[in-house]
This record gives sequence, C-alpha cells and structure tokens, in this order.
Amino acid sequence: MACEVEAAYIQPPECRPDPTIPVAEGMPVIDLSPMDSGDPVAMEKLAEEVRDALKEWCIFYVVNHGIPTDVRENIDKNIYEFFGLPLEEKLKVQRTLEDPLGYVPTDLTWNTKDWIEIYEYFMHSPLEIPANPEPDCSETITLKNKPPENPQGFLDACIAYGKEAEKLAHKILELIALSLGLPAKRFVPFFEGKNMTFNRINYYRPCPNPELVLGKGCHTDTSSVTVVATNDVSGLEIKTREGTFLKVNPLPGSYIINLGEAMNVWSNGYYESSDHRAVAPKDRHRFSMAFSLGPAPDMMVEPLEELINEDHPRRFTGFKYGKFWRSRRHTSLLRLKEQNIRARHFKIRE
Ligand SMILES: O=C(O)CCC(=O)C(=O)O
Ligand SMILES: [Fe+2]
Repeated sequence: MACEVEAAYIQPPECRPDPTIPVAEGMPVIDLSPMDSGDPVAMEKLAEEVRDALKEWCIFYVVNHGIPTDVRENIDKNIYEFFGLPLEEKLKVQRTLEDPLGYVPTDLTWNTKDWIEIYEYFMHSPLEIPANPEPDCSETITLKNKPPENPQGFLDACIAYGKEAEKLAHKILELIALSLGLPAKRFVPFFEGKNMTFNRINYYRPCPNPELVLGKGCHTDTSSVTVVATNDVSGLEIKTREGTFLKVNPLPGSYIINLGEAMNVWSNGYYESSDHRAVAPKDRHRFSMAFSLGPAPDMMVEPLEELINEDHPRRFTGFKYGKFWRSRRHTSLLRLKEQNIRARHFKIRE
C-alpha cells in the first residue's frame, strides 16, 4: 500500500500495530452500584474485586459509575465541534513547551510523532508548577487553561465533565485504599487544595496508513488513577506482561480505569501502572479522554509508610509530582534521546 503519511509518523517495524491481536476477553467489568449504600461488607467485596482486577489486568471497566449522561453528552458534542474547526482556529489556543495546556496538532512518544490532536486542561487553574524538569531548579511558572472562543462554552463543558470524572476517580481511590488494608479515605489528603489533576482529550482522525503509525505510542500515565472515556471506535490496546498487546474495545455505558506511576509508588509496587497505546483509526474519527487524578505539584510521591515492613521493604525513593509531570511533558514535545521518565527510575536496588 502506498505510504501517504509523513516519515516522522512512521513507527519502527517492532512498534507497528498488529491488526491480528486478540481482544482482551475477560477484562473485568466492575459494577460500582453497591457503593451507593456505603455498606461496609459491600465495600470490602468491591475492594476485593478491584484488587483481583488490578493484580491480573492493571485495568478494568466500571459500570454504574455515577457520571451523568447529559454531562457526558455535552462534552462529546463540544469535542466534535472543537476538533472539527479549521487548524488556524484551534491554534489560537495552542500549547507550547513551557505551557503545555491547550491544543496541539500532534504529539511525540519516544521520538516518533503520534497520529493525534490533543486539548488538555487542568481542573485547578491558574496553577503554579515547575518551569522545567531540572531537579535542582526551583523556578516556577503559572499555567492557565486556554478556553477556545469556539465552540462557546467549551471549557465549561470540560470542567463540568471533569468534576464528575473526579468523583469517580475518588470512588476508585477509596476501593484501592481498602484493597490495600488502609482506611477508605487514606488518599484524600493527597488531593486537598490545588492539585495537578488534568483531562487530556485525544482526537484521532482517519489515517491513510494506520498499519504504519500509532495514535498514541506505548506509555504509562503519570497519575494515581486515570478515568478513560472513548467514543464507540476501538483503538486502545494494553500491553500484557508477556509484552504482547490486547485490544480494549469500547463497552457502551462504561469507563475504563487504569493506574499511573504515582499509584505504583504509593502502593510500594503492589500495583503496577499499565503500559498502553492507541492505534489510529482507518475510516472513522475516534476520540478518548484520559482524566488523570494527580496530587499537588510540590507533593513528594513516596511509598505509604503502612505498606513498608520487613517482608515488604521500601521499593522506591520517590519524586516530586510536579517535576515528574514536567519531565514527561518535555519528552513529549522535544526530540530527546532518553525515553519517558517512569517510577522504576526511582526504584531502590534490591
Ligand atoms: O486513546 C486512548 O484510548 C488512550 C489515550 C491515553 O492513553 C492517554 O491519553 O494517556
Ligand atoms: Fe494513557
């Protein structure tokens, strides 16, 4: 087949999508409705389901999640309208290296361009965060969301959705805390005040050569918990421990939950962050949202004390969340030699 995409998008052969990979049959679907009663027995049972799902899959679907349909329909409508605008219009809210909020017409993972457009916003704006990834530099920059003029009310729809996704992410955190033998509200103080929770809207246009490119290259999220929403087009793939991929198809009415690097560290390695990627669609427009619950920029992310003991020695030093996040943003906008920073770079040698 003739190649119609720019060379910068073409993946090395070993990273290209494999259309023959199987669907993640059996990926758990967790029904959150028992949480409404607050019944401790029901909560423990759900926490066990979450533990089993995370230990085996690192990712699961949730249903009866509590995100109202009208809030979701409103952001979906705004997403199609915004990404359907001419490029010059979208570039009015363009992000830059220093200020990675707003719109970008492509992204990089490991030095290859992703077949993607992105609009990203913080839930707390303005927010003061590190100006660069240098560990010894304390310079900061204040970032503000960039509301586009068109469609009118776009950012309001984004924030309204974010508030609901945030509630869902906190429900998951409660279940994770219980699953680790901790009080349900153990993680709450990490998110008090102005934190770095953000939502990334990913838009994937039909691609003439989906077999050569990726929508979003393989990565882990920086977050504690990520709530992933997609339209009805497939594209998300998770990497198994054996290093192969499985397709995660959209399940109507559900959201997908996966863990990021902060939870890997807080849980002292008990839970892993999932490696995942998105393939580019051939004929249809796909979008996804990765709502990532993250702590304050100056918070030190370290293994929880209660999870460190003789049998489970401390496995990570730790990192300042803001610097870690900043470093990730640099690797996705600059052509750097090194690969993305990960929790394992902070691992204590055993
Ligand atoms: O498009 C997808 O399904 C995944 C996007 C993603 O992983 C991300 O934005 O972190
Ligand atoms: Fe992701």
